[in-house]
Amino acid sequence: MPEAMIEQLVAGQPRWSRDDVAALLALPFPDLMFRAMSVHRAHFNPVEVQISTLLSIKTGGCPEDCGYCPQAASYETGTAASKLMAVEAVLAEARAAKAKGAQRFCMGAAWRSPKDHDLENVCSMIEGVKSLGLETCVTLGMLTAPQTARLKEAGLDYYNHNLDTSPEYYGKVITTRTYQDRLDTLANVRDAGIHVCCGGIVGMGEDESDRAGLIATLASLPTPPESVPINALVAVAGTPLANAAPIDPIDFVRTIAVARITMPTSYVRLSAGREAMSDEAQALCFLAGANSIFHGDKLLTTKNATVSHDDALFAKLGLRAQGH
Ligand code: SAM
Ligand code: DTB
Ligand code: SF4
Repeated sequence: MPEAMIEQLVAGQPRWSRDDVAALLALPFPDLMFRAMSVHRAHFNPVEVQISTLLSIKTGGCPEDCGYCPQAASYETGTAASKLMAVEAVLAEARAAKAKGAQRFCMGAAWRSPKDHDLENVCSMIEGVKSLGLETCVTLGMLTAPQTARLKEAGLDYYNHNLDTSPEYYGKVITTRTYQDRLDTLANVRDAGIHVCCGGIVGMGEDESDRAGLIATLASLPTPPESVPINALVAVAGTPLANAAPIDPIDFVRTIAVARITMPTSYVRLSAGREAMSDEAQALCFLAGANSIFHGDKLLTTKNATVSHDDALFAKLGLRAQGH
């Protein structure tokens, strides 16, 4: 390894600069795809896709102002606020997800951060879901170090907390918590020994340099996330981003390819936005190195591609669910 690179690593400097990532995003499409496919095949079986199912365990009424989110209390989106679900009801959903082929069960709550008594209920859900033989993931907002330790003790496998966009564009989308707050939560999760699920959203009016900034930040975390959800904005009426122009599908595929190249051993999840995506665009995403999806007719509050559509798409492409 060249001396300069060793020095950079010791100094904790980014392994992927924004310029490096921007250069990848701008490659001719055939060159980009060839690189992404080569990296993918070096680390994964390209016909296997990891399957996660989402459940909103506490919906709406959130005090944060994330400009994309139908669950923020301050936007009129028609999303009814609910209390935290009962443990038994969550376990019934987890059993159904397992029967439809899910490997991991992800539970999301519309909180800024969990209160300690709510966290205890979530820990019971984690223990119950694990005992069904599913991997567990939760996304509950910001966490302190004692809270991450409690989740680890309950057996949590993954924590999802997204950086959403570049450090520069972030303030245009969210004002009620900072980028640094998010990095602090991610550090607490990592320090507790929980796997990190962290990605972002594209199609929020950001430019290519912001997409490069997001991916460079993710790939340069002290340890890159094990799971990287790349969401295409689901534009919901009533949110500030309701009228954002959808991302060009080829630009979306490029984002997936660059995530694959810069985070070679991570699962890259083709996440929200699949319902509006053509089979051809999804096929290109799988070629570009996406190897995980959310499976189930609903995401948290919005529609997902249907289970029957996904089953037909997997059959057409010769893909199979991991572990099946
Ligand atoms: N409230 C917690 C938090 O934000 O940390 C957890 C749940 S929150 C809904 C989880 C993630 O969903 C967000 O960070 C965002 O990346 C994604 N998300 C929310 N609304 C979305 C939308 N309309 N389109 C795409 N992704 C969205
Ligand atoms: C992630 O990156 N995407 C998921 C999950 N993590 C929690 C959420 C997508 C939400 C889409 C909008 C909704 O259904 O409310
Ligand atoms: Fe609340 Fe999470 Fe939605 Fe932001 S993304 S408004 S924190 S539920």
